[in-house]
Amino acid sequence: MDIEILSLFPEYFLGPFDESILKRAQQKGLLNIRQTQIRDFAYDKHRKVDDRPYGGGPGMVMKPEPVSRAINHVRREDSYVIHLSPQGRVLTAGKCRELAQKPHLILLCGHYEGIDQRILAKEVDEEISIGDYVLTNGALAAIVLVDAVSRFIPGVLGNDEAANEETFEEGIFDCPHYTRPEVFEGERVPQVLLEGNHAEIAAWRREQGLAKTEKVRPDLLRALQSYK
Ligand code: 4GY
Repeated sequence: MDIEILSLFPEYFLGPFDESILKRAQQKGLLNIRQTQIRDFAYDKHRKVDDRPYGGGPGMVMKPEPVSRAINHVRREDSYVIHLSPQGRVLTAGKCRELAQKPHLILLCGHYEGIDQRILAKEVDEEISIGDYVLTNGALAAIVLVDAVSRFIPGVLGNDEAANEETFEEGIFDCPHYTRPEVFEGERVPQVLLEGNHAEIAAWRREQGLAKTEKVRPDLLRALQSYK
């Protein structure tokens, strides 16, 4: 999968994509992430990318021309263009799985107050939010999306990692995890995990995940019921 990130701060992304699983995915050629600096497509003397909002108000708006040129510079026939914004539909595991099928994602990261609406209307296929809060810029959201989508690209996770895919795969939380020592500061590992009865362990884990979901995210269970 090819991912093209359009932003005003390409350096922002240097750390997260160059460690661990995403680094390995790129080395294996499963994932190809590239950065485009939107400012490179501002052709006026001062390379201006923002301007004051029509109608007044605080802050600046990203001008349409540089953003449009940047998108069209990287756009292919098979591109899917996403704008990261709190005004989008909230990202889910299902959406991540869907996006992992796309050959080419263009991730548009806004800054300041946002991007001129005419770009969003004309050039963007989908607006996606990573949650109901406002970040200082869209770059952080793009990092989250790339990471979460990558896990669904075949081969990105090793077998051991893929086995630990439980949360949200079945619409409920993952179970709690324990490793050695058996007793830590007086707290024992649950007995069932030590006994080696695999059916019982599976049942216990499911029950734990379900109980936690019921407690902190009952909305997930309701969604699951209406879905089934
Ligand atoms: N939440 N999910 C989010 C965000 C802030 C564009 C500058 C979010 O995805 N993006 O909070 N983005 C950006 C939006 C203008 C601020």
